[in-house]
Amino acid sequence: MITIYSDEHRYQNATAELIDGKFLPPFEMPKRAEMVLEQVRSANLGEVLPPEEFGLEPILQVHDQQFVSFLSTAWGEWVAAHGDYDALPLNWATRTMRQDRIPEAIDGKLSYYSFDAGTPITAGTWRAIRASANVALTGQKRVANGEQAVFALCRPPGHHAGRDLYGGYCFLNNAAIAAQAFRDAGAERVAVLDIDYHHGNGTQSIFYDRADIFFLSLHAHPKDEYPYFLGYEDEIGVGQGEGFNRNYPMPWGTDWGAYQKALADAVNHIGNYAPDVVVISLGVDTFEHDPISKFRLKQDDYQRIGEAIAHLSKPTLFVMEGGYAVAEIGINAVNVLSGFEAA
Ligand code: OKP
Ligand code: ZN
Repeated sequence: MITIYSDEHRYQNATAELIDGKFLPPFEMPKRAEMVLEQVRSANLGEVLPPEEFGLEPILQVHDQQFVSFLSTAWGEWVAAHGDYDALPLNWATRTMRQDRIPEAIDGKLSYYSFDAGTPITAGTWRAIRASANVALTGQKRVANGEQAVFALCRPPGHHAGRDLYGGYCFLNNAAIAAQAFRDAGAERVAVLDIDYHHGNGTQSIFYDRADIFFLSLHAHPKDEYPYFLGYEDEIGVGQGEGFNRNYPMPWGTDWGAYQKALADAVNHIGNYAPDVVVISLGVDTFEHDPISKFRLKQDDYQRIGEAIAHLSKPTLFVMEGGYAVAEIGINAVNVLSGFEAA
């Protein structure tokens, strides 16, 4: 299997991350992607190729123009206002406040366009997120041109990012951008299966009213876990999209026994949908030793996940999302891919 990778992810390298009331060294760090690349190489998964440049057009098929423009200028505006340190929002327009005015001050814009305070914008964020989207789009193009499966080694991740919303370490929704690009290249139906530990609220929200892109997500129950405000089972889509959104929220402590049942059900629904192509939001933060998550999947379980996905026999684009057990992130991610190839 070909892997698409760019070094430019390294430009997203925050000083600290606000998590659980503390400023800690970021869990979402450059080493993550480097460890995955190292395992791709040592497992001889296949060629590693750099991304092509696709410009903003495919990004703007999914994201709001003003939001993208905000991402491109936020760092400069922040430095002018505050100086050279990472940009974070401090408050949000929740119940009783107005959401129909976009502030002019950079602090207000960070608040308007974000949903958490754990996603720093840094000097290199814009460069890193464009590279990450190009990695996904290059993988998409390869699959559209006949490759059976490609691994887009994206970093930063994307599945929490909405049309005009960033958070959860995500700015541009790489999987959504790729899924839309498949549609624009002529695919009639695309299935996006999100196996990251956290609900893919961004991807769900982008495609919620559409039947042409079926979103399914296996994740920790939002009553217990981040992002808390989306990912329940009764979110089934709206309008034309009704029936084309499926959530599998699961309790903390979920192990392979329960996980495999949810996965089998999701795969079965994808099979019935008969998509032209499948996009996998590949998070491996379901791992038993993940430092910020509470599922209990083991290294070998990731091979079984890959096999289950392979049984669909569809052209498949794997898009890297989360996974914070840095020592094992490469093994777990590549196990999914080698399981897929062995099936
Ligand atoms: C991004 B992805 C835990 C707080 C979590 C953000 C997590 C973002 C995960 N107490 N903070 O889905 O892997
Ligand atoms: Zn996650």
